[in-house]
Amino acid sequence: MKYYLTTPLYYVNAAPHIGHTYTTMAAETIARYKRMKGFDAVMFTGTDEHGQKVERAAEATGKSPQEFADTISAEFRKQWEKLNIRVDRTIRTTDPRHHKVVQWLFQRCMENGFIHKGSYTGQYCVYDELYVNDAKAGDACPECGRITETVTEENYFFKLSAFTAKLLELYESQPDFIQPESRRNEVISFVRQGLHDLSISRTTLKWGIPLPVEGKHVFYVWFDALIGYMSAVDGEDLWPADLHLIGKEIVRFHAVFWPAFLMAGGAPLPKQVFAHGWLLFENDKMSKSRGNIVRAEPIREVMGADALRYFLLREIVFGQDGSFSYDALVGRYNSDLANGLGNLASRTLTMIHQYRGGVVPEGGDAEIGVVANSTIQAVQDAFDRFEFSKGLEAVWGLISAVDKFIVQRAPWKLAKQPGDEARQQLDSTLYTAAEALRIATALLSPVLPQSAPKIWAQLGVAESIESVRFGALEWGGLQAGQKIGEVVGVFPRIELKEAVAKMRDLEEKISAEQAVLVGKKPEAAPETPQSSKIPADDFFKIDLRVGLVLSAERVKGSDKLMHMKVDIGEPEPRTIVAGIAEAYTPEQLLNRKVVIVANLQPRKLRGIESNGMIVAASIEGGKPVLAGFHEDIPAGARLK
Ligand code: ME8
Repeated sequence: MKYYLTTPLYYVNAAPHIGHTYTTMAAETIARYKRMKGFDAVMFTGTDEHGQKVERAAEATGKSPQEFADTISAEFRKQWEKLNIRVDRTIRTTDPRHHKVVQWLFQRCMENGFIHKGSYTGQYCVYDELYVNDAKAGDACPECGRITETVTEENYFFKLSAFTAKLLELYESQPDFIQPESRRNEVISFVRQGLHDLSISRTTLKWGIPLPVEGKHVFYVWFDALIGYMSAVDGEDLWPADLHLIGKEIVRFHAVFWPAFLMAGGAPLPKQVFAHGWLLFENDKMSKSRGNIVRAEPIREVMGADALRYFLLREIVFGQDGSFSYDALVGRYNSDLANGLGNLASRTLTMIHQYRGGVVPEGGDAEIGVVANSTIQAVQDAFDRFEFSKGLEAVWGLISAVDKFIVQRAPWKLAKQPGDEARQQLDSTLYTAAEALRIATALLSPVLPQSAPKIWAQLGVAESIESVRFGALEWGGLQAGQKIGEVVGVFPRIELKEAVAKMRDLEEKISAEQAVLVGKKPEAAPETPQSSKIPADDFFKIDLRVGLVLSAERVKGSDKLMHMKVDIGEPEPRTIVAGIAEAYTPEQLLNRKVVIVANLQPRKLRGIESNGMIVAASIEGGKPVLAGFHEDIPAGARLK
């Protein structure tokens, strides 16, 4: 039976970090677990490459959106490979085979009467050419702090309002559709308030899939991206998905919009949406804009990918928020992997070499057998509900029971005692330890895909670890007489301070490299202008100058941007790009005296580096009006 599961399609506006790794590792662990349960599990991850976020990130690097998306999506693919994450299906939303499916679903929705034309009103920053979702009239642009404008444009709308009752019925009849329960309740109360129709096209955006009906409209990113789950398996017998695994901030898109789009198009619905919590770093949500990001790469280099996967799934209750810290990571590694599993493996295998010439003896302790069998059940009960932490705790319950058992039996003493009874007791002790190790290793293989096969090989089991199925996993399966392999430590102890310092150093290095890749350094979020007073010194830091416009031309492909050369009393004129092209013609600007902010960091707009800002007044709904002078004043004079 198939089991098709997905991660979100990640935005390519920045390189991957451990937030993305968290979801992707969890999903791939589920795929491995489901295979052990006998399913043909197919794991999907992909990239969301359209929209203004990506367009703007590309602009900052001077690359075309396509080139930029190529670079970053390759980073994601490389990352999964390095972390032993096997991806079975993928899609990039820029792939033509995806476009076809998006247009197909749109057509179906249209034929079924769920698409209409209407006017969309939202907040827009003219200077940054940015839609500010969720902003109200009068709110500032998060990028530049200028007041956004209310814009109205003709859009295609999806008739989401027609699905309120149908969605509530879905949540009612399939209580598992949204998990965990807290997220389900949240979605239900949101939908109960009634749904509004949703604008699914934009005319101001260029970087997107064109609507099949009208070329100048492109699809709004969510209508585009969600369909990636289907287009990745187009023509196969895998849809509907059995599970969409996502972070909690995008639950509404997956549990409300997505099933409505599919119902409207007459396509089957996914079986389940599971939203996990946020991974916090230094008590804050990791995010590109806050700049408090941790990447998987330094952790992989210093501790190995399995250590990260184990930590994330053991430390955090899946579904709830949880904190990442380097110290906790190394701490867990040393206590659970080095001292727990690693130690059980090396002492057991070493003793079999030492006392029994590397051959598994006969025997087995019935009590430990009961613990092992109930652990096999407990892991399934937990993993079936994605309670990874609970399942892993159960495995460590078995490991510590065996540790205790070994200490009680003291095989090192038995080995020195003469007689049959001592010999049999030693045989049985060694078999018990090795069989418990075999079972623990098999149970852990979805979480330790790199290390579990190594322990397995040292145990000398003939069957490959990938072919282990829960139906056949039970106490007593280890063959007496089996020859074990050479003992090699799998989880060497790690020195905390040294490892943390190494990971922090690498993080800094990689973060600098990636800043180059995405064309910027992490910046603090700009402060929104408020009425709070500032010291005069702060004002004097701003270098305001009189500028004379020497040339002006519209920026190709943009309605809003004007490209100017402005004399501000320096040997070379400044290049300035400003969002004033709808308010002024190039002729009106030529030879005009304006006010320029001269000491701003340069920024790229449409590939042109702007070295200053032109001062203009604007009111809600109006066009910008340039500041100027009534009396004559030379270019370069300072305003104070
Ligand atoms: O939202 N903690 O893409 P995205 C936990 N393109 N998970 C995190 C995380 C964190 N701090 N940061 C990121 C998008 N994630 C859309 C999705 S799907 C049709 C379109 C994970 O690149 C988590 O899975 O912003 C979250 O939902 C996802 O990355 C957001 O990725």
